[in-house]
Amino acid sequence: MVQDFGLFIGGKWRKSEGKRFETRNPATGDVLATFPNATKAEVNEAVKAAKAAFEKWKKTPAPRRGELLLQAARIFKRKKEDLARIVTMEMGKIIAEGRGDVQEVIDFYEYAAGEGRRMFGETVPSELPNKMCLTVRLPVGPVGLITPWNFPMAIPGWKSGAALVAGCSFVLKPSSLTPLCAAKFVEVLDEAGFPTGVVNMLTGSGSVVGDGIIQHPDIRAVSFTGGVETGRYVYESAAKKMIKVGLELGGKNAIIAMDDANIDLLMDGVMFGAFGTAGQRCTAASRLIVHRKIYDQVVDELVERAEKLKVGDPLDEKVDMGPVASPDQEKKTLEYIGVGKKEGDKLLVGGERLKGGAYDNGFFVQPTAFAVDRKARLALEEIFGPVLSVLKAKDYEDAVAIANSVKYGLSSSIYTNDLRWSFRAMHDLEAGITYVNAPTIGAEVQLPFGGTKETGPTDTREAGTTALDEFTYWKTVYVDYSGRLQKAQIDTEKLVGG
Ligand code: TXE
Repeated sequence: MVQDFGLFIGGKWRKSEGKRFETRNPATGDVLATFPNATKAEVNEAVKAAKAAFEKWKKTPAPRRGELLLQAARIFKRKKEDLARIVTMEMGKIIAEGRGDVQEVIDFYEYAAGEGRRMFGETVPSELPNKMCLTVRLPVGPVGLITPWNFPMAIPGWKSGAALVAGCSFVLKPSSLTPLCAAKFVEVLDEAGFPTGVVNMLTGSGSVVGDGIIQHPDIRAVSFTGGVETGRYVYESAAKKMIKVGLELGGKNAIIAMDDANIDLLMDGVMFGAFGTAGQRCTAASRLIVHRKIYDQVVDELVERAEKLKVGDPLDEKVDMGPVASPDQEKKTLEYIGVGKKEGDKLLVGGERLKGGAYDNGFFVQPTAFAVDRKARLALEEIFGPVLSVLKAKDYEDAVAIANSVKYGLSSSIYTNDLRWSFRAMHDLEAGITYVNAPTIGAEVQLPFGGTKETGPTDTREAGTTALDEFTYWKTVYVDYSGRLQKAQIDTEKLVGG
């Protein structure tokens, strides 16, 4: 039965005045649920609820906040299989990856829960006697979390886990392609027992709901993952309000294959990196830069392996790649395939929409690879679909120059058994993440995640010890227990030498 959801505001599911929209399974076309397009007034109500809750939540001791995160992690664990199936049905990634999406939430909530007992500040010596100086982290206030469809549980998990343990309440606005995942996510937080109004979720358009959250005067930080152009707008809006903003805006990530690479290992990584989640990961390997000495061998292997990939129902455990997530994603992917064909790139494998039988109900595109020139559009632009661009490099320097020639800088990888290349690549590749002998995907929650260049500003990082920076500010505290007025920089001269 198709369930009609409302908005989650102030601890309750509520009806909305807004027009409803459907969320569909991209493999079958089936309607899964309906959701409202929240109105401006409802945005205001959600922020009001978040603001009222913030006043209490920020005073809840951080270890207690952490306990609630741990409780939520336990519930996510219990419901993992059901939630994974919803991820797969709504977004289209294969079921093993659906499970991975939910596992990432569990991992991050457990990690963030521990942060509730750390959240270290510093004690710093004073230049005056009987005076102590320290720093403490304080939550910025109610925050907005705006999320895409490609990791419909994991990304809300990363953002909310950090916000919650930091002491922020939030309003989540998920992509309109995956509201059901967000609703199921919020149901878990509700069951875990977060106080009323700490967790709020609004569905609807980016222009009314997303923008409405960012522009609201009581929203004190925004964490956004999505496309570059939307991200640029979010950045400008946040700058005008002088609020914190975390942005993660995609990539054109490269795997470099040096001539001494273990080819089997490389090809395993290339297939996972390029075609996992049908290429719709911000960290997807969308370029393969191959040393000229092994180029022909790698291309032959790539074609052979790509032809063997089984594309189909993502709930089927034997399927390697599901559909792309939406008609727009299919259109964009096929358009890029058209660009490759028109601009004279050499089609190596794939290149068509899959047709006939069950394929006609969904958005299935063949795993595709082109041999491209370094100036080709397919070598430079983010496609966000199962399309790999293969480039030939003369040597290490040339490979790095190609890798760095794009406007993005999220993830990167090098396959080599030579320590010199791997350590040089660590420094030379312009990217927030470098993998050695592993594909460009596979981030772990206990490490910082983010990029450079147009992937987003380098001052914030999700996950890892840096996750709290998005949602907290530093307060510096001076405690003078001398019982008299002491003047920094003025009285200090007298103190030199005792
Ligand atoms: O992204 P959008 P879309 C890239 C990828 C993809 C393209 C478009 O190339 O093909 O972006 O995807 C909300 N103010 N990535 O259309 O529009 C929107 O409702 C505030 C890479 O899904 O950027 C959604 O919740 N919010 C990426 C979120 O922003 C606004 C993952 C992302 O939507 C808004 C996804 C506005 N004016 C797409 N307009 C990655 N980094 O992994 C929209 N939104």
